[in-house]
Amino acid sequence: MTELTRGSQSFDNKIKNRIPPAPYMKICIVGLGYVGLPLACAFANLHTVYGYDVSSDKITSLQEGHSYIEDISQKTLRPLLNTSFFPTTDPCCMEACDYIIICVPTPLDKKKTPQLEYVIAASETISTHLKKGHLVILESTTYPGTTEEVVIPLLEKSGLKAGKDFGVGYSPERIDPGNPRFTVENTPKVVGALTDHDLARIIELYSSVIKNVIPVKDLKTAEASKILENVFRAVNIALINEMALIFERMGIDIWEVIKAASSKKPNSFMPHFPGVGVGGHCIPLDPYYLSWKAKKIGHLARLIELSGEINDYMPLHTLYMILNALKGKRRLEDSKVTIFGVAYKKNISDTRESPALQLIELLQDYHIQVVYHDPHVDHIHTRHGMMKRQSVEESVTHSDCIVFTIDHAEFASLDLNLLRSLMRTPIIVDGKNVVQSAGGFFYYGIGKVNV
Ligand code: SAJ
Repeated sequence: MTELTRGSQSFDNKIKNRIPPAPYMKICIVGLGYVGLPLACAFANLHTVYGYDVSSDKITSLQEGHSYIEDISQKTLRPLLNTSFFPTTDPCCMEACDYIIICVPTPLDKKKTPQLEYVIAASETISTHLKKGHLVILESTTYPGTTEEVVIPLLEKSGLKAGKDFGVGYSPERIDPGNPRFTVENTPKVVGALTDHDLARIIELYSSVIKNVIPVKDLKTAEASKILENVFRAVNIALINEMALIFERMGIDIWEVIKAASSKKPNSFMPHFPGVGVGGHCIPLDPYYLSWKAKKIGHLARLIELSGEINDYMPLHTLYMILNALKGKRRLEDSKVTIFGVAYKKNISDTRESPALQLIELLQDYHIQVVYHDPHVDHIHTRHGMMKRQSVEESVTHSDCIVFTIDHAEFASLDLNLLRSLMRTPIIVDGKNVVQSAGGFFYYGIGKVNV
C-alpha cells in the first residue's frame, strides 16, 4: 500500500512548482449534491473544475454564489466561482477535462431494490463526450461489481475501450454531513482502478488535494470497502437498538451499559447508540445494495436484512411508547404531541429518510395533533402536507408530550421547568438520552428504565 501525503517530497514539489491558479488538472464532477459539491470545491482549490449537473436550479443557484449544501458556505464557494470552479448544465465541458468523477445518488425503490438510474444516465451522457485519455471515476456507494458490470459497458458504447483508450476508477465517497472534524481533504480516500496505469492516475489526482490516499487491488475491492463500512454501521446500530428493546423490559439503562462497555480496552467495543430510527441516504439504504447483489449470486444476507428490519421498527417502537404514555391521560384525537428534532441526525438540517418524519406521519395517522421544533429545519413535508417549524414555547404550549428524536446541541440547554409550565400533560419521550433529569415529568426513554 503506497501513501502520498502532504509534506512528502514529491507532493510539496508539485505544489511549489505549480503557479496557482494555472490549471493543474482539468476535472469534471458529474452531480453537484452533498457528495459532488464538496469534492468540486476541494479540487477547485488547486485545479480547474467543471461542475456538471442536470438540475438548472442547482446550477443557477451556484452561479449566483448560493450554496444549497450546509457543509459548503458561500465563503468557500464564492472565491472559487468562475475562477477555478465552473458550474454548468452543458455536458460538453467533459471534453475539456482529463478526469470525470461521477457523484450521483444511489437510492432504493419501495421494495428496497437498488436504483442505478442516475449512475446509468450519467454514464450514458459521459459516453457521448468520452475521448481518448479520459479517466472516469465512480464515487457513488453501490454493490461491488457496478463499475465493471454497469458503468464500463455504457462508456464503451462510445466505441472506445476501457483500460486501453480511457481509464476507469472507483473511489467511494465518505462525506459525513455536519461532521466539523472530517472534511474531504482529511478523510482517508480509498481508490481502486481497472489497470495499474489508471491506479497511478487516480492516486495522483486525489493525493493532489487529499492527505491520505489508500490504493486497493481492484475496483470491486474499493466498492466493497464502502459497503462494508456502512453495513458495519447499520448492523451495529441494529444490535444496540435490539439491546435497548430488551433492556427496557429488564429495567436496565442501556446508556449506562454502553458507557460501561466502552471502558474496555480500545477497539474491543465500538459504541453505537439506540434511537428512534436510522435516517439519511446511506445507512438505511446501502446495506440493501449488498443484500440484493448477494441474492443475485445465491446468498440470502439474513443479518444485513434483519438489521434493516430492526432499525426500520424503531419509529414504530417510539410510536407505541407515546401511545402508552398518553393512555389514561388524553384521548388520542384530543392530544397534541411536540416533536423536537426532524433532521435525520444531530446538528444538521438534512431530513432525508429521517425517522422523525416517519414518526410524525404515524402519529398523524392516529389523528393526533403534531407540531415540531428544530433549530436547523424551517419546514418539512409529510404525507399530510407541509409543516412549518414552531418556536420552542409555541410548540410546547398545551402539548401533552414532547418527543426528542435527535440530540441537537441546542436541546441540552432547554429550560425544562419552563416547558413543563407551558404543557397540558408533562410527558417526555426521549429517543436520544437528551434529558438527564426529568423531575416533574412522566419520562419514557428508549433503552431506559420506564416507570
Ligand atoms: N445512528 C444511530 N446510532 C448510532 C449512529 C447513528 O441511530 O450510533 C443514526 C443517526 O441518528 C442517523 C443514521 O444513523 O439517523 C446515520 O447516521 P450516520 O452518523 O451514520 O451518518 P450519515 O448517514 O450521514 O453518514 C454515514 C457515515 N458512515 C459511517 O460512519 C460508516 C459517513 O461516514 C459516510 O460517509 C456516509 O454514511 C455515506 O455517505 O455513506
